[in-house]
Amino acid sequence: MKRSGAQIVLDCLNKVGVDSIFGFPGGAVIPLYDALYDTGHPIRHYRTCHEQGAVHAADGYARTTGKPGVCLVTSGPGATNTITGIATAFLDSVPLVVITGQVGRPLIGRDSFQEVDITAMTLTITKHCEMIRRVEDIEKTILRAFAIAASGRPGPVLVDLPKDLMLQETEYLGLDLTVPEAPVFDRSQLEQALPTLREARRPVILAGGGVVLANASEELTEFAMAYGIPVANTLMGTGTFPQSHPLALGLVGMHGSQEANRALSEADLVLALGARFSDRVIGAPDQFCRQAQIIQVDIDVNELGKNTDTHFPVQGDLKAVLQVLREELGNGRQPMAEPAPRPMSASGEGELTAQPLLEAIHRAFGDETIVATEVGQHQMWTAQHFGFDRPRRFITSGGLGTMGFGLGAAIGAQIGNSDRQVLHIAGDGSFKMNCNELGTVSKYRVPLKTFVFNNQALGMVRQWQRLFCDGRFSETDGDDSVDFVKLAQAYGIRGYRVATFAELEAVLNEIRALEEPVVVDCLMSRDENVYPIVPPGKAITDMITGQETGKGELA
Ligand SMILES: Cc1ncc(C[n+]2csc(CCOP(=O)(O)OP(=O)(O)O)c2C)c(N)n1
Ligand SMILES: [Mg+2]
Repeated sequence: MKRSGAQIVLDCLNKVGVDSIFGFPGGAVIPLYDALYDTGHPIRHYRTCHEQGAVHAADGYARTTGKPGVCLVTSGPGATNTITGIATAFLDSVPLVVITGQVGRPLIGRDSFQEVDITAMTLTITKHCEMIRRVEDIEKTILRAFAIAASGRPGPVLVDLPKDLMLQETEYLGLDLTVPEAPVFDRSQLEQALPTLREARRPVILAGGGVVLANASEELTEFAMAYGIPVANTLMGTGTFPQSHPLALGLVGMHGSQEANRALSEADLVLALGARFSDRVIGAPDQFCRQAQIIQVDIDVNELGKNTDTHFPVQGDLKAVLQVLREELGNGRQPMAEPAPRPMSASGEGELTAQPLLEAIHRAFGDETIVATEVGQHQMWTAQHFGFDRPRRFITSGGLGTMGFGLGAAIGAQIGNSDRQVLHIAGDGSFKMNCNELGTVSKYRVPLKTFVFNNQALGMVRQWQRLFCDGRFSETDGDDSVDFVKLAQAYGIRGYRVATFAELEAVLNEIRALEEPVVVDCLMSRDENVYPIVPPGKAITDMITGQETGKGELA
């Protein structure tokens, strides 16, 4: 059957089961949007307000559903606007397929209107990128993009499609998508590590984002519980092991819990699962885990030993590796002293503070809630205190730390999970970066709930200035120039403002069951700090806990 290039792109998306795409039209993709208009494909296109929002939405969709997110944009500025979103997905290993329109082939290389070399620009932030050069190649290239994005260690793939190819016709073959299976892992690598694991007296599991990507959270939980090993998690590993379980040590690294950082430092064995030992996790590299033998398991061989010396590198799919560990080690360990569960804060009174605020939000919306954050103090507080017991519930930009990520991500997450409530927990500074996407929320009546943790500051940077620059608050202080309630209302969205826990409870009661979007502006002190914090360059046991002055604050 002869089809236009544009129709073939949509045929392929349909074939691989895409139900939602996020994008923004323009000259170079008019044929694609034209095909979208009348194909009768069940694919739903969501038009965001900015291409960055579209990529973040595709990303939030992918992180929460496990399926590749799809993004469609025009050439030139449309393409360059995707770059931050692509880099965000790349550093967190999120499967995306980004289709960019390109100027027609005769115009390429002439500084034509809206021409940029987007494959060159994204070469280092994609798992794969290519420009299609013949109409006959469209079908296999689009299918291959999905295979590459989703297989092995996932990541974003960019396909650049010149406009003239969208208009040409060729035979649509109806090829099938074949996603390569995870490579069978070499059991002998793991077997070498088993005696050390069996003999370890103070073993700790370090669970990273790879556990989420491998859908291996259940296997991890079963193994850790049966064998009695405590589990620390990286930011990206949040929720892979239930945070409420007594064996959960919590977050590790710069804002890690005292329990997690101490346990790792004192461990004689660390079993690292899908974790890349980023600088935010290890602190001073020469002081990290000095007593421990390290077993590192990752599907990506390039991660093994990259950032820290690994005694036992194991390349493999975590699900399969954990199954073998469970078989080999069974319930073999003597039960170890269980770490005490971390105390919940007393329910809050008076002015809003982070931990009780997060606990109140959790109580109101329940365990099934998905939370997307921005970047800053509110992000770390959410990781520490929301209490995630499942994977794919905490959606955050870990690797790139992209302020402006959260709202788009929340939109994509809510569209991909209509049966769940999605919350967007934002800092005031981050929210202002991409709050234009309230237009998307409003247009599609996406029923997500935004809570702005409004400390009227670029709080995280301000905290560093307070602790490490003698309180010289350069360009981070007080900014109440935007009224977020009115901003919401301008977009046709209900807005609330709360300053106390009593006001918060009343608003939570009102909005809990609302099937529509809401923005809640939560006024907070700009002086609350995230604790613990490990000063840059220090060992992860050199934590400032906030207890130093007895008031949870440093003077
Ligand atoms: C795009 C981008 N620019 C700058 C930064 C540096 N940065 C990290 S956290 C932060 C402050 C964020 O402020 P806000 O969103 O209000 O969150 P808070 O820390 O106050 O909770 C900044 C500026 C960043 N992470 N991303
Ligand atoms: Mg702030």
